[in-house]
Amino acid sequence: MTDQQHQGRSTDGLEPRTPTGAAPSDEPESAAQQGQFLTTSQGARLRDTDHSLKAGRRGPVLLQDHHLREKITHFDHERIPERAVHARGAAAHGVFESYGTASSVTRAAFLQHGAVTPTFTRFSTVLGSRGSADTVRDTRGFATKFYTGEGTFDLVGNNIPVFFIQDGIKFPDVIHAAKPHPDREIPQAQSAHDTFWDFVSLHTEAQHHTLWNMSDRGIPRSFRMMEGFGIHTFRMENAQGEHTLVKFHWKPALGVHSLTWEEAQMVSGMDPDFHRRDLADAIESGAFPQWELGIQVLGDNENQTFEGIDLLDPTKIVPEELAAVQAVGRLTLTRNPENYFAETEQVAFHPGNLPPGIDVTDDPLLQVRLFSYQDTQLTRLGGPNWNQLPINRPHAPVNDMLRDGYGEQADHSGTAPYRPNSLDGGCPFTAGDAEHAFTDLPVRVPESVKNRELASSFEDHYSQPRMFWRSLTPVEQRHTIAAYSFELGKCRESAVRRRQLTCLARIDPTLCQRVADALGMEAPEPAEPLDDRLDPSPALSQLGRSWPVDGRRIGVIVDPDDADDGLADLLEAVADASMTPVLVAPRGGTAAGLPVDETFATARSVEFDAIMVGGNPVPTEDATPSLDQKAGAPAAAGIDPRLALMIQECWRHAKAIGAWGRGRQVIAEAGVQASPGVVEDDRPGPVLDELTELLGAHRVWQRFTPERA
Ligand code: HDE
Repeated sequence: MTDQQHQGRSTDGLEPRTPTGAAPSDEPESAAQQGQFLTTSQGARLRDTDHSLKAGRRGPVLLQDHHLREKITHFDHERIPERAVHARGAAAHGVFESYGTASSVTRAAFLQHGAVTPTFTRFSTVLGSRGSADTVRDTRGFATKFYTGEGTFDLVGNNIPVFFIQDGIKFPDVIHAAKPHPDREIPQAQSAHDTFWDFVSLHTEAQHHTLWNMSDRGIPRSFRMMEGFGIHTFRMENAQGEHTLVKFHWKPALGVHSLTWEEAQMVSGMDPDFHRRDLADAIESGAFPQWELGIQVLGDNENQTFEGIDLLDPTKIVPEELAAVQAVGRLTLTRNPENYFAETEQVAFHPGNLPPGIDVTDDPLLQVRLFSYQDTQLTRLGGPNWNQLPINRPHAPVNDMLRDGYGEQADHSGTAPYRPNSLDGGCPFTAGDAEHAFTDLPVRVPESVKNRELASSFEDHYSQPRMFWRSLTPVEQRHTIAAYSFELGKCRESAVRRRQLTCLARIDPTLCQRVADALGMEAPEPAEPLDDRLDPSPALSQLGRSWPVDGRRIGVIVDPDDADDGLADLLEAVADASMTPVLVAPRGGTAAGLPVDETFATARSVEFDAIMVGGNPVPTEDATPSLDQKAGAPAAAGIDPRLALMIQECWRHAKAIGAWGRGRQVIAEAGVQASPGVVEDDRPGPVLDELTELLGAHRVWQRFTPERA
C-alpha cells in the first residue's frame, strides 16, 4: 500500500468517519433527554429552567440570566433556509446489497458480488415549501447516498425519467415559473397556474416531463410505490478500462401505484403528511420498502446515441423494450431517522459524489448540477464544512487537505496541509488504479468552437411525449386528460391555454380535443405531422400486473356493540397477509375487547386501500348528515352518513369493498351493488382472501367507466 490514507483504518465501509478519521463514538455524546440531570450546553447542572431571573417576583428580567440567554438565543437560530427546491421530504436509512451483475461494466466496489453498503434515501416533492402537503401533483425526488468504502456515491434522481429542460442554465427560469407567484406567494406546491404553463408551452422541451406529471405518475400512492430514475446517462468503467454508457432505474418491489386526483386532494386536507407517515409506518411495522437497482447498458460511441435517441438529452428515455433494465442489486429501507433535522434536513446530496468506476457524461443538465449542489449547501448549511455533519460523513477513510471555515469540527493535526511537503513526511500520497483511485475517464472531446448552442437532435420535443401517450391504457389516458383539464382550467390567461393546446395537438389530437372541450376552447390542428417514429412502450403503463400487497391499509368497520370473537382472527389474518388492519367504529374504546384505531370522526376513506364492513353501527349523535350531502351522495336510510360516505368514496375511487354478515346490508344501503371488486360472504375469511387478490392490481380498474376518470 502506497497511500497513507489507508493505513490503520477500517475499510469495511460500515462506520462513518470524520475528516480526521474519528468514528462517531469518539465524539461527545450529542443525543438529548438522557442522563439524570438537565444541564446547560456547558454541562453545568440546572436548578430551574422554567423561570427567568428577575429583580423580584414581579420585577423585570435581568440581562445577567445566562441560562435564559443561551436557551432563547439557541431557539432564535433553530431554523435554517429550506432547500430552494425539494424542500419537503422524508427519508430512511437502508442497505444496498449488490448482485455482482454489474461487475463486467464497472469496477465500483459497491457493485461487486456480495458487497453490502449502508445507505440513506430521501424522497421529496419539488415545488412546495417544507410544510406543504405530500400528495400534490408534482415530480418526486428520489435521492440515495451510498456510503461506499471507496467514497460516497449519491444517486440524485426523480420518479420521472425525464426533465423539464435540456440545459441547466434554464433551471432558475423553470423553478421561478413553477414556484408561487412572487407578489402573493400563491399557489403553494402547485403547477396549476399561469406562469408554470406559460413556461412549459414556450419551452416545448418541457412537454415530455409535463405529460408524465399530468399522468398518474404525478400523484403517487406512496414513496414505496414509485420508480426512481437517474435521468442522465452516466459512464461506467470496468477493471479492464472499458467504458459503457448506462442509465439508472429503481424498480419498487410493490409496483408503481398512484392515487386518484380526488383522493390526492382530499388527503392534502385530512393528512398532509400522508407519504411521510406511510414510509415511517411501513418501516416501523417491519414492511421494509425495497427497490431493485437496474441499469440499461448502452454502448459508448462517439455520438452517444442509442437507436437514434440522443443519450445526452435529459428529456429523452430509452424504452425498456429497446434496452432491458438489468438488475444489479437491491435496496431495503430498514430504519427511520431518529432526528428529522439532523438527518433528513441536513443531508446534502451532490451528483458529483462518485466512486471509482462511475463517471458523468456531457449531458448539459448534469454538468450544471455538478456546480449547483456544492454551491447551494454554502447558504443552506452555513459554510463549506457540511460534509462533516454526521449524516453526510463518508464511511470511507477521509484524508483531505480542506481546512477551517464555519462549522469546522475536526481537530486536524500536522503542520503541512499541502502536498508534496517535506515537513509532514511528504504525505499523503496520491493513489493509482491499484489503490482504487477515482479516474476522470479519458473521453475524447469532439473538436469544436465555443458556442451557446445544443445539438440539433435536442430539437425533437414531441416524438417521446407521443410515445408515452400511446403507451398508456385508456383509463390512464382519461386521468391524464382530466389532469390537463384541471390545471389549464386554473390558468387565467387564454393565450397561455391556447399555446398549451397547440402543444397537445402535436402529442395527440384526441388528448388535445378532450382538453379543449373541457376548457370550452377550439382544438387547434397540429402544426407538424404527428411524430410516430417510436413504437409504444408497454413498460410505461402502470396497469396490467399483480404486485405484493405489503403494508396496504385495510379499514375494518364494525359495530362495537355487535362485534364477536371472530374479529381478532380477522385482524390477525390481515396482518399475516403483510397488511395493516385498522379497526374503525363509530366511537373510541374497544370492540370485542380490541382497541378501536379510528372513529367515524377521524377516519376518511382515503386512508384505506380497501375496506371491509362487518356490521351496522347505529348512527351516533355526532354524525354529520351534511358531509353526506356535500359529496352528493344519496341519503342512505338507517346507516351512519359518515359510513355511507366512506363506502361511496371507496366505490368512486375504484377500491375493493368487502362485506360480511350485517355489513352486506350496509353497503347495499350505501348504494353499492354486486359488481366487480365488491366481495360479499357470510364469513370475513373468504372476503379477505378475495380482497387481497384484488389489491394485487391496486384498484378495480373496470370501475372507471369512460365517463368517470
Ligand atoms: Fe436538483 N437541486 N437541480 N435535480 N435535485 C437540488 O440541491 C438543480 C435536477 C434533485 O433530497 C438542490 O441540496 C439544478 C434533476 C433532488 O436533498 C439544488 C438543476 C434532478 C433533489 C438543485 C437540477 C434533480 C435536488 C436544492 C438543473 C433529477 C433533492 C437543495 C441543472 C435527476 C435532494 C440541494 C435532497 C435538489 C439544483 C436538476 C433531483 C438547488 C441547478 C435533473 C432529488 O442544488
